[in-house]
Amino acid sequence: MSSTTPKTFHKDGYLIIPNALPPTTVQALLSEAHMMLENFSLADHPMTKFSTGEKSAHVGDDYFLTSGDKIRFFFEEDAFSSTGELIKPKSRAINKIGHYLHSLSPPFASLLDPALNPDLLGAGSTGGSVEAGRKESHPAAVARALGFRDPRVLQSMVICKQPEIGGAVPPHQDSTFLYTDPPSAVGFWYALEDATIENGCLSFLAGSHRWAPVKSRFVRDQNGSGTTFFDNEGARFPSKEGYGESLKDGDEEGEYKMGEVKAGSLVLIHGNLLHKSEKNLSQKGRIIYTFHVIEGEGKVYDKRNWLQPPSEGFTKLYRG
Ligand SMILES: O=C(O)CCC(=O)C(=O)O
Repeated sequence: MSSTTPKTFHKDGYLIIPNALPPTTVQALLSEAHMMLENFSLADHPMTKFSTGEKSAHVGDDYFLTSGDKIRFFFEEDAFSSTGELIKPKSRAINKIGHYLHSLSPPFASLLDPALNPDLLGAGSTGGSVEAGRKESHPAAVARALGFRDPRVLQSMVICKQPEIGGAVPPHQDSTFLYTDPPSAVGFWYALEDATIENGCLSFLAGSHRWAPVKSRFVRDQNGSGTTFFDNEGARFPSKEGYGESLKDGDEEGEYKMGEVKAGSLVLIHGNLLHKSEKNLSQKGRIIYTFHVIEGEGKVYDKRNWLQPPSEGFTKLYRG
């Protein structure tokens, strides 16, 4: 991450960093994802599907709600026939794996810990520009460049976007789901395979993070089990200069910029930025790894959020 890139992130609300992961790390993470997809058990699985429709049904069963400190498997909606039979092999039927990979899976955990992933730091390299760039792309270095004081990692996921049935993700802002007052979430999204228009790459409403308020919150339902959306009564923008509805220079139906990226790229996504991805109808899957970071200092993580901290607290990104 060069000294100019935080500026681009603050202007557009997202930033693509090519070659953030060396091919060896991409391969290690991809192998771990495939191993998990092949080996999870269907026998005791509640067959929970994953849907992200903002106003429509959303996952809310116990399997989902207690997944913050576990590794769990959520199906593509279209992996089932009209009579509820699985119509794909299980490894081709999962939409996402979540939400504590960054702690429980050694390859994914090593991404956060420089000591465990010398490759990521370009150790042993001759200091070429790609390696030097990678060092700057380490999650902790990126968080520092973005101004985080005590970044905490939460909600890590492998998202598969399976061939033929990979579900669309409608326009949303990540701070709807991981709300702090004021908002502070940033998504770290790593392509483990090439993401293209055909297989459902991300797209972004550039600049919308500066004028699009976090209007809605995704929370645990206080009147029973499950989850619900409700109107945000707290701060709707980060408490920095340069944010607010008065800056509106676009609309929510505006033109989204496609984010086609190669495997190994890191995409940073501001928590207020409207972004989405389309359905994957192609024959090629699109496996990615993402986790989110919130500011642990001076921001209140809301107790009603769907995801609550594990007993040890959210994972610190700055170590030692
Ligand atoms: O990977 C995708 O298709 C969507 C991911 C996303 O929007 C997110 O993690 O906020």
